[in-house]
Amino acid sequence: MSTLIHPTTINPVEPFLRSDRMPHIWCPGCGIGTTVNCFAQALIESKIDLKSLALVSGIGCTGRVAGYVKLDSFHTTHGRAIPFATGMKLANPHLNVVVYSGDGDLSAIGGNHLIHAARRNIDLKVICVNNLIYAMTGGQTAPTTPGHAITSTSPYGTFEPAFNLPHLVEAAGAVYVARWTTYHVRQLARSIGEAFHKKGFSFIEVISPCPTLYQRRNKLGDGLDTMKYYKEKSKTKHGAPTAEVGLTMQGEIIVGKFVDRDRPDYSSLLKAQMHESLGDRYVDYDDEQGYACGDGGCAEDSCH
Ligand SMILES: Cc1ncc(C[n+]2csc(CCOP(=O)(O)OP(=O)(O)O)c2C)c(N)n1
Ligand code: SF4
Ligand SMILES: [Mg+2]
Repeated sequence: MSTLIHPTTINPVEPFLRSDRMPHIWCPGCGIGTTVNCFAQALIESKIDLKSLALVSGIGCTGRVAGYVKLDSFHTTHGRAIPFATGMKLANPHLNVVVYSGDGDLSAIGGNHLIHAARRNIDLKVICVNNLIYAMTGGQTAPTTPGHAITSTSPYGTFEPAFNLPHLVEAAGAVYVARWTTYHVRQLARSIGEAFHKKGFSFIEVISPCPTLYQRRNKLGDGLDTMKYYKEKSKTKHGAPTAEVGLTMQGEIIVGKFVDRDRPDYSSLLKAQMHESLGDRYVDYDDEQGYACGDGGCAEDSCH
């Protein structure tokens, strides 16, 4: 006797996805879809107002996330997700702005934007899917590629020192820094939920497999083999000094919440400076615009 799935049963994350865009482009065993599932879980659990949420991606396999989520989402140019998101946040401070992009997009071509957004403490939630290469363009060496890894541009092994992203963004000023792998689905969803409620520059790195280009070229097996590696070699160390969480090829992966601290964000500093300099002559931009409806702070009556 066959078991029938009740026709009204829907996947709980389906309301957050543009089903008409399926099937997606991601390869079997790719970790990016897993991160999207965690993101959707975080949306459900944190009960965040979706009308005040915007998601911005750059270009890359990870950048495609912007096209699949049923949110106000923006697929911008390569390396420019953070400046685009910064503009949105400054134009409408009531928005919860998420940047969702790849390690290459955020730390190579977009690396300068990353460190300056952290320094300024712009109130953005950055989810960086780190598959250790530029996947979309054929698996070239990225600033995150660990030593000795074979890539399309390092056929004899990578020798450049790699960025330790949690250390980089902590040093630049991020107030929330965490790292998980795609094996740590509950922890990742919880971290994303925490970042939604954190004021300031939050950065979550997700170590994720690219079986098609990174794992295959390095003879590391498929997506499932990578899950086993993440399970066996990950060690949770909340509060670990970020200088000590650098990655090596197939070595230990330190995961956890490394940084959770408070300092004034960019908009608060801007307002304080303007009040100090201009006194009563300064009118807050959002007061002036009459943001009041609560649905994303929109000034237009016709928005709902
Ligand atoms: C200005 C510009 N330079 C280069 C590219 C080519 N390009 C597209 S995606 C990409 C790298 C993507 O790597 P990553 O951000 O790590 O994303 P992944 O595909 O690994 O998820 C590059 C170099 C581009 N689209 N635009
Ligand atoms: S090329 Fe790699 S990162 Fe891109 S979809 Fe395929 S497995 Fe994922
Ligand atoms: Mg990448």
